Amino acid sequence: MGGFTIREIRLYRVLVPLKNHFSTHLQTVKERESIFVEMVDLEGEVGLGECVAFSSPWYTEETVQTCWDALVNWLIPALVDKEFTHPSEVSAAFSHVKGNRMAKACLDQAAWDLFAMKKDLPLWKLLDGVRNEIDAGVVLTGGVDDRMVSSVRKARDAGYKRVKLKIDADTNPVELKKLVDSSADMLFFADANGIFDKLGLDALKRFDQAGLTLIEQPFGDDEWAMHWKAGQSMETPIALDESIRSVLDAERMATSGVGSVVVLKPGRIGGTTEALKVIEIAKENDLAIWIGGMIEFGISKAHNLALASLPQFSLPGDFSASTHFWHEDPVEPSVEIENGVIKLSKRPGIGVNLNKELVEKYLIESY
Ligand code: OSB
Ligand code: MG
Repeated sequence: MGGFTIREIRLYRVLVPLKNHFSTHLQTVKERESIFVEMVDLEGEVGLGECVAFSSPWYTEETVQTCWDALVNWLIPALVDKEFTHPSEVSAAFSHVKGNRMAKACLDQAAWDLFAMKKDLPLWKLLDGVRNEIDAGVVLTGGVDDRMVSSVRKARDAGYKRVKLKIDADTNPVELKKLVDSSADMLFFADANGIFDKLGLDALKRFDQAGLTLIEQPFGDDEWAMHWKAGQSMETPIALDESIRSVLDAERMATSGVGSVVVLKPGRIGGTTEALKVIEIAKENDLAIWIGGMIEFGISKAHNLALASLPQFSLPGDFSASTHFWHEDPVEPSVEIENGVIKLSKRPGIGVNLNKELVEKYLIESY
């Protein structure tokens, strides 16, 4: 009952300019390439997914092109004409394909949207979410200077309760502390994207007194030993982002005691089905957890927002308004912040659809 048979899966590869350049010590992103997925069942119901890999492998090994190849050659053929009773079965149909979790994620998510549409339920309700408003959080890039002070003030005026700043080699912990102290009503996260591989543990320790709620990914993806050392010698909670590429990495975090906060990126670890397993691991092992962003469009955001309705999330995620990154997001309706929160959709599924005119405008390839 309530199952679905996949008739067709369509892909739209788009390239959309960002409103402002997104600069970290790893990369400056000026335009965002992405793949939108439409999964159509025998009755013509459509589920949507979005691939969050980047154009080049600066953040994850997978890229838009490797995802495209995996989707077209192996993953889509494994699903078409197949019948499923539940979206959690979709990942099992990929068991013959190793890795490629970002490519798998967009199909898994499309299946969850499709299933919720067929049940005529908002996805967050299908997932047993307990809140229909999600706290907003924004990522600000650039040095800790007067411009940053005014950006933080603007973020507060827009209702954000949490800002995440990027740390690079020039970030001064004393200046950062001043900024944090002058904004007592805001939570501050700092994301290092592994810069302390270069700067070292002693440099990291200087951020321990900055009043941060957490420090995200001080060391590189595979630096479990350095993250352990940091956790032993610092008060500020260590959050792992790049290190959590799969459910097994989350399990490793729980059993090794490395880090105390999980940054969940459903689009990176294989989708909603895998995300639910990570949430369970966090719950059983008393790890804090929140949802991280990848400079996404509205489809991925809507999937992440639905997950954020679950009770396990205690910290605000990377949930900014559509207008933060985009002049035009080809997904509608847009994400809006009101009184510091984003209201979850009452519509079935993830509650968003493609604006076909805008998809056409930014389209570079379709399948
Ligand atoms: O490390 O969290 C990260 C964006 C792209 C790639 C990696 C990261 C980010 C962000 C979040 O910091 C940006 C967002 O709000 O989408
Ligand atoms: Mg991060």
